[in-house]
Amino acid sequence: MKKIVAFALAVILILSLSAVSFAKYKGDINSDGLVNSSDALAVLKYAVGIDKEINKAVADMNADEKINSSDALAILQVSVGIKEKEEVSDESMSEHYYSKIIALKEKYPEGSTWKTTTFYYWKGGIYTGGGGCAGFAFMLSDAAFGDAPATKLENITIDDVRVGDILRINNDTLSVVVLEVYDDHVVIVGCTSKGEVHWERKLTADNVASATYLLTRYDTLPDKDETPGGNENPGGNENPGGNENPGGNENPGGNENPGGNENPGGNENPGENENPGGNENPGGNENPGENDTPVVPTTTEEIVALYNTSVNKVVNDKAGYKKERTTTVSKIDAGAYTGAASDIVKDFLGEGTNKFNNAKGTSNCFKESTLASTDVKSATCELKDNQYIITINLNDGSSTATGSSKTDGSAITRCGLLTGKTVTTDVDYINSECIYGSLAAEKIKVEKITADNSNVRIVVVIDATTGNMVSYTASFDWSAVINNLSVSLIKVKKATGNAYTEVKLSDFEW
Ligand SMILES: [Ca+2]
Ligand SMILES: [Ca+2]
Repeated sequence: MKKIVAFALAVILILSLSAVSFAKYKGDINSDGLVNSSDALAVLKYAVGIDKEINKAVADMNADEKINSSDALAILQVSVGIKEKEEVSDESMSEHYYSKIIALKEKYPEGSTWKTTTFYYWKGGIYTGGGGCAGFAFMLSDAAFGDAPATKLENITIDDVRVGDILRINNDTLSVVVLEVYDDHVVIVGCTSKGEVHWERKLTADNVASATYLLTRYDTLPDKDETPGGNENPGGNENPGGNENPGGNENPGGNENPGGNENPGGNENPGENENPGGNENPGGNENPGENDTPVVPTTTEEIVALYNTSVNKVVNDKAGYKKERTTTVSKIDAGAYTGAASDIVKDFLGEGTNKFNNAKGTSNCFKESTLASTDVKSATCELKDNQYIITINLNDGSSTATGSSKTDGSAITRCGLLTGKTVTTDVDYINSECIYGSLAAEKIKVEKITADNSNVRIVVVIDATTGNMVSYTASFDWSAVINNLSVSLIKVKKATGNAYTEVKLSDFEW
């Protein structure tokens, strides 16, 4: 036995178990669709404590609730054809999905905060992803189901709900994930619109029935009891509450007249209920099953979340790109010194076009965005040729700098554009502190600098499938007022400058 285990470990160390999708057959530990010696070795690895995690529903071949060499042997027997391959039921997978989700309680404990400004890209299809509570639910769902495709069901009852499903509740405003299912209630996890995480809250059967929709990633659609509670539709009426063909129009779930009633009166409910009533896809969800149509964010919060996520992807993935910044100085007024100072000031404010090349694998020309919806005057997002085009107008902002204090509460400081303590070539947004620092470095004394920015407009194009940024343009007007500037014998009571800056990122490499 020892030899077998050693051999198993040697082989396993070479193998990388990369498959994410879930198994369909008992014994298929690595979810590659085959039941063979690799799976037997994976069981042994778990049995001797090298692997800490295994899908017990798949691994426990003899259903004795232990995972050991007997299971490994049973897998080998299937592998050589002595035993039949056996499918794993979705229901028996529940425990596995539960363990995957509950494992995240350590990372996101009760009362902790999920960053609602992050747009989470979901692997289930139907929806590209979401910000806020939807993003949190999508993240949990992926943790359990990997990249399994989702199906959307409407008009659901508690009987349709399984562990790991996403429920959209509270009048289509809140997404939660199901942890446990009982006859009269379910236990859920989710976060509030402010991102506060709550585990193990209850939802009654009525709450579930009023859900806008359910997103499930099980292989099969929910089983319907044929006549739950024995109701036989005595009144002979039309299949109340029942067949609206939830989930699209192919009669998912096998046409058992969902709702369970048998309609002995012989009326309505034609034998094969393909979408009775002819209602096309009531929820408007396009074609669940082949569902890759990106959903366009509509609320400011969602659009800002998508913006932040795309900027942060550029920074964190260290994408390559070209940056071009053009600044036009429109007005300089330094009293009697205007003429003499003009060229120096223009140079100092970075007039002209500066080109940069941020090589792939580096991150020099952009920083993470922490924009909030309160930073935004208006935000729109449209989908064109599978690209999101986001246009955001930021609130005007102002910054001040004196010898003892430097403040800048401008929205533009949070959008990803670079600023700094001195004016350097890569700085895109020059604020008071920046100017102050640069003047100080030149031994020029000033009492106070005030700088304002306005008409801040950002247009970002994002690949809707990958989330990769395609192009980025930011433009803004800015002005600076310098009070009581002095250098050697020259004293200027007030100097002002106005400028317009445009920053463009293009030619992304991922
Ligand atoms: Ca396998
Ligand atoms: Ca066993």
